[in-house]
Amino acid sequence: MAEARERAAPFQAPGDDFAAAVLSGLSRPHKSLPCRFLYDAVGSALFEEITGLPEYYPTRTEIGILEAHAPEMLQGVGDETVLVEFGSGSSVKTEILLGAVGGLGAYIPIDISQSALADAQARLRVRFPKLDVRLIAADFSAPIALPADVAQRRKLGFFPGSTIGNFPPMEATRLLAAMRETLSPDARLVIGVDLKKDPRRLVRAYDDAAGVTAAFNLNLLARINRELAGGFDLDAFRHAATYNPVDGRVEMHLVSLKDQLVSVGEAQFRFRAGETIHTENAYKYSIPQFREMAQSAGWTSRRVWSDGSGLFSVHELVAP
Ligand code: AVJ
Repeated sequence: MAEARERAAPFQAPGDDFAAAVLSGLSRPHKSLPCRFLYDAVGSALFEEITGLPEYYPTRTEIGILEAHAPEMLQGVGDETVLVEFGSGSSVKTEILLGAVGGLGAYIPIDISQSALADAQARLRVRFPKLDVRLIAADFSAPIALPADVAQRRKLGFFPGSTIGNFPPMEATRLLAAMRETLSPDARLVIGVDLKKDPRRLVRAYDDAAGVTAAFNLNLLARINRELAGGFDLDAFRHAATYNPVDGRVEMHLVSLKDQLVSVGEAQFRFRAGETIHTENAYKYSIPQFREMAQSAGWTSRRVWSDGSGLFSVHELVAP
């Protein structure tokens, strides 16, 4: 199954200010940049490549779980039900659900990228010509008002890819609560969550032998050079992925290989040898941990599916 054209950071507000974020992120005592800026056109293409790497198990494992259990996940879904996807991107994983469903009232993909939505709609029209597709170009991190004619219908939410893991637990909880509101009344959400496991396995998934994830991370510096007249020497930084067991997250960093001064437009930033820019977090949850977080956002995890090796989980959350 093609894993192409998956999108990872749909929570970028339109007009999001890259320049301001870079200047403030590099001025901190612990330098950091928001991970959403990793996904420009080059970064999105590299992320697509990551999803097919041997070390990067999440995408193919989640697809396997969806293919094995779609009929159970879709129990109770019928002509009246509306499928709402958060950060739908190309809707590749959605096709697995759509292929297994008998009837569906409408499919509502929500994504910040108008072009990703248009592409998905064009592709879905070929395979599912009778499906009512309603595009919503929006940031899904706040509750979204659905079209009036579907607002009172039964809804099934879909949030795959463990994108929830990009958010620190407090923000993730707020996001889950916002989704519950968007899907109310009688909300239900099928959500993909990457599982805690051997840290070596986790780190390998974010530091592959072919160096694709390194290129993905370093592209952030190239993007600063391209868009903000930056002077980063890409050979003077290296990619690093580590597992932080206290916070239960994989961290990606860019490590300065020497003492150096780097200009970004008019500004200058000093790096000491070994100093890092923190670029992404990917939080990992055990099944009970995620259950608890969902609970504090007003959800109940009713069922959970996993693969035979316990790498990845898909929860069904319900709210009365
Ligand atoms: C798309 C955020 C789920 O955290 O696994 C993959 C992003 N970064 N390799 C992840 C990512 C580096 C991915 N998410």
